[in-house]
Amino acid sequence: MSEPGVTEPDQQELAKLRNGKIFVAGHRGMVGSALVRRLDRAGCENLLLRTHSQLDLENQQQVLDFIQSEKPDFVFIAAARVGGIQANNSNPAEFIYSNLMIATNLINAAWKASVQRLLFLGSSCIYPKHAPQPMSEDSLLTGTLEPTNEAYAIAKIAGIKLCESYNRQYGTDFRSLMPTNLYGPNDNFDLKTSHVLPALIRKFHEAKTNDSDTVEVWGSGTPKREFLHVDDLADACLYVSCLPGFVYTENIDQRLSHLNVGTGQDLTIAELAYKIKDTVGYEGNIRFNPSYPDGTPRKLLDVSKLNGLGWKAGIELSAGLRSTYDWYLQNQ
Ligand code: GFB
Repeated sequence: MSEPGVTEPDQQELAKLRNGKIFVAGHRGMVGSALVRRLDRAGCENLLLRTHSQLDLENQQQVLDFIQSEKPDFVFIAAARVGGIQANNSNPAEFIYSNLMIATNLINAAWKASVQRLLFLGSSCIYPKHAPQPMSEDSLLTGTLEPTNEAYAIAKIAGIKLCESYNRQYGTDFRSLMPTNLYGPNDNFDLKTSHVLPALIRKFHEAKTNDSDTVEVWGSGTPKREFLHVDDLADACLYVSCLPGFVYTENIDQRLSHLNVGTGQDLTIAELAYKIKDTVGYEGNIRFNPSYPDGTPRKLLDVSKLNGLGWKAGIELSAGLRSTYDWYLQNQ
């Protein structure tokens, strides 16, 4: 695989981005902070950033006033209420409400303020629970969703459809990118609300430090997941926002609704657990606890479309785990 950033974005489009005013919604989160690092590296100097206390993205009027007064040229929607399987399963109301509000407020305000281009980020859980693997973009809305994250998935599907609808009716250029499971610096390491990868880094690290003889891994260990480093995602965001003609091809059937982004490789949760155990250097045992839900049996993205457009992930899982563990050690 190539290094991230080796696939250069379209230079003419990149120049537009460099000269424009860019609003990154959610810049303090794992995805938003990676995006800010990537945009900085690309020479984008005019970044518009607001903390939650400065701007409540769930508040329609605040978002409208902000976008209309600042008039950004580009908007990246990296803000979302996210969490692992337990957080999603226990708080469906918050997950659907917050994510619908964030997407609706920003997309509508972006249209009203004539934002040139917008990038909306979703998730691989938009696809049906039993979608054929790897899951292509065409699998959207072909079957029943995984119940543990249905609420979140519906909000993300609504985001794609909002972008598509504004594009169709008003000729906007709102793009959607669907990443697989993400990890990296600034991830959430809270054991109750986090995703599996940061949870296991913390569990193995604490077990090593406390000399515990067993680490508990939720579920059966058999579900398969694909993991993309957030720096790769940020690189893909830049690449996709610089793709000429994402929305505007003459042939309406060839217009892209959304694009998958992932590595194209997955592994079982058990395999992931053993890899993290090795990375951390823990020598005790692993116990799987099947009283926790497994969630979707498998969600591997078909990334051939984005690969065909010239972008590939560059960070191998082993290297990504190592650097994320180092980050955890420095920032826990
Ligand atoms: O990462 P995760 O929470 O989310 O869980 P999903 C993935 C798998 O890891 C599940 C297992 O089978 C979990 O049971 N697992 C094992 C653990 N040990 C742990 C642990 O200590 N913590 C956690 N969290 N899981 C989420 C969705 O699904 O993925 C969201 O709920 C979103 O909507 C996100 O799509 C990317 O991959 O199952």
